[in-house]
Amino acid sequence: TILVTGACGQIGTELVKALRQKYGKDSVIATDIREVTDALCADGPYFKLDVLDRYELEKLAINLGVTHIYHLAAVLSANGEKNPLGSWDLNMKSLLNVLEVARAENLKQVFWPSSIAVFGPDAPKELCGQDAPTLPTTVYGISKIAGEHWCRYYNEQYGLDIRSIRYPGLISYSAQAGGGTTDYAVDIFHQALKSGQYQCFLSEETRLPMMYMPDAVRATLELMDAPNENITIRSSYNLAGLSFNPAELAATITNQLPDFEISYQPDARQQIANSWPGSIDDTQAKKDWNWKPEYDVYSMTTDMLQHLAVAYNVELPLQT
Ligand code: VAH
Repeated sequence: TILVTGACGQIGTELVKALRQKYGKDSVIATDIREVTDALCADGPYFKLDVLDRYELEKLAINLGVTHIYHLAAVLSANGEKNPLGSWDLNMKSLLNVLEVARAENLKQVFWPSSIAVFGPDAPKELCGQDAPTLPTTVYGISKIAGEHWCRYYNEQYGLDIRSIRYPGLISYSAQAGGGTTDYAVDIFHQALKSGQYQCFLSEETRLPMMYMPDAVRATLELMDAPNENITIRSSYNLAGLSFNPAELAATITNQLPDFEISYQPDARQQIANSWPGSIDDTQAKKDWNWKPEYDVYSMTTDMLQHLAVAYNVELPLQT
């Protein structure tokens, strides 16, 4: 049985669906801090769970015969800066609770998302490598690099099969943006369809590593399915999808929505974005578990607009 924390979040919403498709609805228990939610619980077991409550987590794991935990609950970069110590507590104490329960209950596998936010201004801007310097400038990045060391520690000390991916900025149509710096690339699609314009909080040339959610979900399942002996990285794998700046994304949207207009009003999130690399080298993921992305900025934009146009009742011009 698989338990997912943060199941209502940007990754959780999609990952629960994919895990339920793969393992059966009743084998995947969705949990999140909020009360009973809409889709997730309608489609399978859902429990309200505060991941900071180690006792509740352990009780749930024992009572439901949990063998795998996907620990997705966390505060993202921009929101994290508004409450540094609270974000540190949530991101770190929850991970340690999960690692301790996994060790005590001898769970088969744990997945935990890290982020390209572990890199700082001194890391290479292009093709930032697996072993590039990790001097993060945000609380979120600090909590992610610290978490990576704890994951490696629980693997080395207790043999826990924990696996992790340094996700780029993730883009999906199902969950609204959740306080991340890369979430302009989610908002822009909603605004383009709702009002035909978007005021971007990053400057037009801010190039960041991104990934479309279907690629991110597939990468997660492929990593977790890889033979244990192939896994050479027990901190967290660099993973690359596609890189673009707001101007390139806006141009791709304008191809399909000719009247779309973007303006730029950089805010505090610009400093966070400036500290991150523009593209990632994921050679090790390709080598260890044969990773390859499938979406580029055009196919991602087409898919996003097609899914969201329905929600906003917008007629898209036919793609030539
Ligand atoms: C954020 N979406 O913006 C997350 C992600 C690389 C960015 O970690 O905080």
